[in-house]
Amino acid sequence: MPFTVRTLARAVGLAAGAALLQASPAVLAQATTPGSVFRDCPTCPEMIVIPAGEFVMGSDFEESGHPDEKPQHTVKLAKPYALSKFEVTFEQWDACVADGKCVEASDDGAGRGNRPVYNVNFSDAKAYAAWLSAKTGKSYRLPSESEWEYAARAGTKTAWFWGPAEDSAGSSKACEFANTHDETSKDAHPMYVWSNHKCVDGAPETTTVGKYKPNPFGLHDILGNLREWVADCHHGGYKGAPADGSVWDEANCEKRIVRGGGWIDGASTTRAAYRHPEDPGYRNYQVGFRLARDL
Ligand SMILES: [Ca+2]
Ligand SMILES: [Ca+2]
Repeated sequence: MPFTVRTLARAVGLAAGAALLQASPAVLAQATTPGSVFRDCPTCPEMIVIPAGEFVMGSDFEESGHPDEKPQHTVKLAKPYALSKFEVTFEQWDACVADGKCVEASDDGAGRGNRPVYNVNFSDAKAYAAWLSAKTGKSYRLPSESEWEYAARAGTKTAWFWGPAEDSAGSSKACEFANTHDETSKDAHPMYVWSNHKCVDGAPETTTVGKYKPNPFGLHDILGNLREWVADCHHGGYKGAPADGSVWDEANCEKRIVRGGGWIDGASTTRAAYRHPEDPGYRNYQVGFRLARDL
């Protein structure tokens, strides 16, 4: 076929189209195989399929004295579900703001894009999930507290999925897997006098999502970076807690829960079992969220 101006134009157009496809994230079809990743729209969060299973929720007294992590109890999650592979980002949040369904969230001058969204309270996070559900026709929501802990543990029973707080040489693997209060943070914020992870992660505050290695379920920053809202109401312990992965709520809940610790948290508060009660209206530079989706 002779090479004409029209075929050249078509070739250029195709090349431009291909470049555009590479530049913007694609829709990825949902799969149900555990570990598979999908995305319902180009600006939607990447979701990863979490397997059904059971685990022991909470901590023993050897790990922690916090009474609200007791008693340890078995929770069975009968069906797989999906969880955001990363914390929801400013870029993803701003798509909801542009649609008029989410409040503007300040980055406090630190930058947006692929950084995790903060300055969002419990209701703000739920509004984002409602907007995403309406936009996609799928069921997005905050994870239940037990769904969150099951996913954070990812089959591990230790306080941190990466291993002990310190090895025999006195150092920690935390900085490979999580942005926490480490030596970098301690140097940058000498007023943070609580104990830090004994390693150097190079990040004194929040970082872009996905910078650290994932946990065994493929989730990034599930411990550290930002603390994450979950759907449950805070209770002082697990007596009477549901054992099926459902949300444990109250009609007039006074305290919600943020999980996983953040960049400001040291070893004792970045544990999978650690629960931090929080005012539902709290908007702050330490708290963000990730979403669950029913499959
Ligand atoms: Ca850090
Ligand atoms: Ca986090």
